[in-house]
Amino acid sequence: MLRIAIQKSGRLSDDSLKLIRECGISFISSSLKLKTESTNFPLEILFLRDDDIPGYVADGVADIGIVGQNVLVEEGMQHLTVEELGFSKCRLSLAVPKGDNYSSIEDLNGKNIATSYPNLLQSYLSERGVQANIHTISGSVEIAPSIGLADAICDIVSSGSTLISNGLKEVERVFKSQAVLIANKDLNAEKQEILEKLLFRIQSVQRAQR
Ligand code: PRT
Ligand code: ZN
Repeated sequence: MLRIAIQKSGRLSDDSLKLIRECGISFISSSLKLKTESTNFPLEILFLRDDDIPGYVADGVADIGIVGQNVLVEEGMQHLTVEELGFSKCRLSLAVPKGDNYSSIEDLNGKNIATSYPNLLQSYLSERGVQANIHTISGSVEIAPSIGLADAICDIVSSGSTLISNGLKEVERVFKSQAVLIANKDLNAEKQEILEKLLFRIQSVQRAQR
């Protein structure tokens, strides 16, 4: 039996469950249960917070998982990636108040930047020789400039409408993300074989959608 960790409820959940079902894997899910087993494939599904998925897979609590590259790379776990899944596409971007005169990344030298992705942001700034003060906050990042907490923010953007409604403009794209399948590095032969069967089905689903 292979154990997969997927997000319990959020932007990855529906497409993760849809992908498993499109692979012909049946299961009964209820919003109250944190664990379910497939009725026709040796797969057990765990429902977790997305932030916890890379750690659980690295530790072997789950064998495989589905998570956004933004979370995976922020946690330094990109080596676990086995397949890009093509959904939950988004980007991590820097944004400043729309009235600011922003001309280049150097304008951020010495500025306060609020983000939930300090590692991704730090490496982007360091590669460009920019020194800023990074303030790590766990949510509602977009309101930081308007309440005087920061000069700029670095957050996930997809349509861009959240930035606009908070009076911000996107000025730099820091990281491009999509959902990926990750796997523990030390799966036994039996689990490896189930993973290969699953990967084969995922790739067939993806080919059919192209
Ligand atoms: O509860 P849990 O910790 O599991 O979930 P979460 O709240 O941390 O994550 P969730 O469900 O919001 O997002 C899960 C993953 O979906 C992220 O890690 C990204 O990989 C991906 N994703 C795709 C997004 C978005 N699109 C997205 N738009 N994650 C967040 N957003 C947010 C963003 O933070 C911002 O507040 O949506 C807002 C911007 O959206 P637009 O369309 O207005 O630009
Ligand atoms: Zn999360």
